[in-house]
Amino acid sequence: MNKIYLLSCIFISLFFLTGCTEQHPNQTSSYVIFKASDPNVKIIQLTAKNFQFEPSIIEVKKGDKVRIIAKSIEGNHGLHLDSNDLAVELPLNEERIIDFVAEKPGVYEFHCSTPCGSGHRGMKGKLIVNE
Ligand SMILES: [Cu+2]
Repeated sequence: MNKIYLLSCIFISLFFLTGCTEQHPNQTSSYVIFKASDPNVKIIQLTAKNFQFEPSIIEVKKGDKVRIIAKSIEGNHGLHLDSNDLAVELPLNEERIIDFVAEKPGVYEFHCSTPCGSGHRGMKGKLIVNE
């Protein structure tokens, strides 16, 4: 009886330990806050590859509800939006969604958040939020 108890304790701890180390804390799979049917959401398809984003410049208006649907078509990457400090992993061929409201006008960077090789540090783009 005691042995079973001890074993389940070990399994439960292992479960939580791996759960914690699997992902970077602010890098989750998707941030979905808008309804798919919301006609006011501005949808942007973003493609990642070695070592660039397409498009590399995204322009929106202040107050816009923005949904970035991102996908890597070459290599494993990530996407970090400086404007809202949001990040998602972009494993090859998997779609990820980042919803956010463009609250403040300005020019912000977005960049790859997963070390992906020689061009990683230059893998970035601009998010322009117009007044
Ligand atoms: Cu990278």
